[in-house]
Amino acid sequence: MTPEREWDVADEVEWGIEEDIVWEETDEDEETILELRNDSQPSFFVRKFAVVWWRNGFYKAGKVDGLIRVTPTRTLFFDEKGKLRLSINNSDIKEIKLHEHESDFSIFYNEIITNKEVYDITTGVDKAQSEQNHKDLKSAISGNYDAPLKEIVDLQIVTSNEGKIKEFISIFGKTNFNPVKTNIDYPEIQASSLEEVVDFGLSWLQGKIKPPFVIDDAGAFIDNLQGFPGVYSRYVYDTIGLEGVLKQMENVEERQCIFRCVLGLMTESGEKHRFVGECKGTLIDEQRGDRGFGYDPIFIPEGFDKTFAELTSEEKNSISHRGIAMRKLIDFLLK
Ligand code: ITT
Repeated sequence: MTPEREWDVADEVEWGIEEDIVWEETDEDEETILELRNDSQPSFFVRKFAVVWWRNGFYKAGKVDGLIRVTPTRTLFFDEKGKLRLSINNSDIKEIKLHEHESDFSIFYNEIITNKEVYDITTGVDKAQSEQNHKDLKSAISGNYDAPLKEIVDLQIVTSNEGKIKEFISIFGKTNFNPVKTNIDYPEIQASSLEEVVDFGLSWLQGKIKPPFVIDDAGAFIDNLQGFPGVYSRYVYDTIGLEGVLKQMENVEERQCIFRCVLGLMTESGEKHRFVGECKGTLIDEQRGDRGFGYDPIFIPEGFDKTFAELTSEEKNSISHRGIAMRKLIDFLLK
């Protein structure tokens, strides 16, 4: 009978206790095809990679922060100190499945089956991320990964807005770029477009922060108000708030609104690039939901019946102005 998994005690089991497990020699200089790192989420279990191995009906478990690296010949697991803990020959891997372990909350883990062992490795903080990581892991191990990832690179996101950072972390978690919040107050000039604000911001920050870095300027453009508040979205939000916006829109039937986001990237070589995303929708006449930030509680994206504030950050990212712009940025960075 399969024993119950005692995730709670996994931390107490020491690495390397099981003598039969041989840490194989590996060439760490091999080209990296894929790197999956632990995610800085608040939850105790899911923020860590769990590596569990099963044998003859019992298991040993170690649960540490770490990094999975897939090379053309090996799948490697490094602990948080960079020590190699697990090395699996890709050619020994018979199957990789994704399972859901249900407890108080779900944990998704990749079951990597070889002739000798079965390894269970969690890699995601939620269903969507775990599924994506599983897909990436599988294709990397089978050699079908066409976008090789290199070492993890910190990408500074210059913003004061915590809501934006959460969205960056949620989407960049699957890449080798690690978004780091950098709070430097750069002047947002009074311009007529987000693009101008971003161009000015990038130039102003050049030489003050080490590239690569990204700035994000966004706003809500309401059709009936000729695109207001647009570039003034922050000011309007900070002064009259959503209550005030809803008041402006009282008895207005035309409620279409477009969210726009312009991301500005300064590359290490000093090049500037812009990535734009838009999301159409309507403003409702009340506030709904407590996720997200800013205008999210009053905006329903096209094709949905929930406000941005009622969606998870993954759901919002999948359709939002920022999600679209971030994916363009990621495509660019990976090239
Ligand atoms: P930084 O400039 O420091 O990044 P900010 O809050 O000033 O932060 P923006 O100027 O880009 O950001 O955005 C103006 C406002 O537009 C912002 O404060 C929100 O109220 C609103 N906004 C931007 N993106 C939004 C989004 O995805 N959902 C809801 N409101 C958003």
